Amino acid sequence: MTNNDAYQPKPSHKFSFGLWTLGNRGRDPFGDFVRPVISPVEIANMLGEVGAWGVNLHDNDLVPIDATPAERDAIVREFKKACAENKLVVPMATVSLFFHPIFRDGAFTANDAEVRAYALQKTMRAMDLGAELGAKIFVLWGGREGVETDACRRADDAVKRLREAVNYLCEYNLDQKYGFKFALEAKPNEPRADIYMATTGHYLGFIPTLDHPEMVGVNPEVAHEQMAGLNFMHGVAQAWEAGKLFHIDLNDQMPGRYDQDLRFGSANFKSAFWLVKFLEDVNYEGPRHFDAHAYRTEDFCGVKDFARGCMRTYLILKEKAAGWNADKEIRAILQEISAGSNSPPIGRYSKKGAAALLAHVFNKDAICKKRLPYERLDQLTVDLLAGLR
Ligand code: GLT
Ligand code: MN
Ligand code: MN
Repeated sequence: MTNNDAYQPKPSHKFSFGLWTLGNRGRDPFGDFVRPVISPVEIANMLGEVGAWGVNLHDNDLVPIDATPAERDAIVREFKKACAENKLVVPMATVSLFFHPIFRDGAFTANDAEVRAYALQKTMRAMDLGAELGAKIFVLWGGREGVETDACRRADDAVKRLREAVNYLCEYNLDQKYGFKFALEAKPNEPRADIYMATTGHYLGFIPTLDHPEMVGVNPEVAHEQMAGLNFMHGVAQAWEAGKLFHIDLNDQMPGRYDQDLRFGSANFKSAFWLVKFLEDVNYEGPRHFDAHAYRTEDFCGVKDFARGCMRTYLILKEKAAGWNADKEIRAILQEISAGSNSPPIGRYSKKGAAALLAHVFNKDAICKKRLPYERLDQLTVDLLAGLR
């Protein structure tokens, strides 16, 4: 790949990776690490080399959980320098409320009030760290906010506890004048048997019940919605339409499996296409964050191949989306399927309009005869993705 490559990432593409993604060492429930530790500074250098724009982090991806304030400050200083040298921004920060055993029963929803208080304290400190690094988006992924048995608490109590915690954090955000937007990330299961906020849709229902709904949106992840058997792009579209698409986690996933976090576009190429087309069509201006990791078979070089691959696939699909929008035959079909309607005007409800609608006689036979050539339209899409158009 050369610098003139049409698929070379640029800062304007807003591609970002989490420290935990390139830093993933390939451990799984059945096998140990296969890759050595890559330090945050080395990851920043790697991201600079592959042409990413941003780097995201959990508090403990950068600062060990028991670091002293002096150690923390030294680590942060060194990392900031590495980011500056590699022209990387930190658009998003988050907090690990899942790794330490203290969160085995959840964090904000845990039955032990002391655990809930610790979770808040840890999150406020992670917000301090994120603000210091310049982040404006704060992701909350409640990986441990769930159950193996519903005997342990009432599920509506969990919702109430979660609401209290997010309300508290919004006030802290205001108090500190951090200007964060919170992006809530759903997942149906894993690591818990069932996680409370199972899908992006669940969160879209929860957000309007908060004290500061305008401060809170969602961070949908491809793999998480696909684990639930859902059409990811539909959830993203609903979040977008509600003004709540604050961040996005791009990766891939085979249906019905454990959380795979595969390279973007590597498993469901066509779904990835509809997603990129949607984001580009609506001019989504947020980060394109890849929350994925390299195959366990890869070494250090393979991690770079993985990172480059995520961005390259996005840019290929972006180009395909532009091609789809410009394709004459596709455009003609799109026109055909929405044209020629004899519908009475609807608009907003009025007594007069409703009376006219009630009096209207519909020619159902004529309506049913109208062609809907979606077979052809879909095949044109396949041809285009296969490089035949
Ligand atoms: C973890 C999880 C991701 C979340 C990250 C943010 S951490 O890797 O699998 O989906 O986005 O907490
Ligand atoms: Mn994620
Ligand atoms: Mn995931």
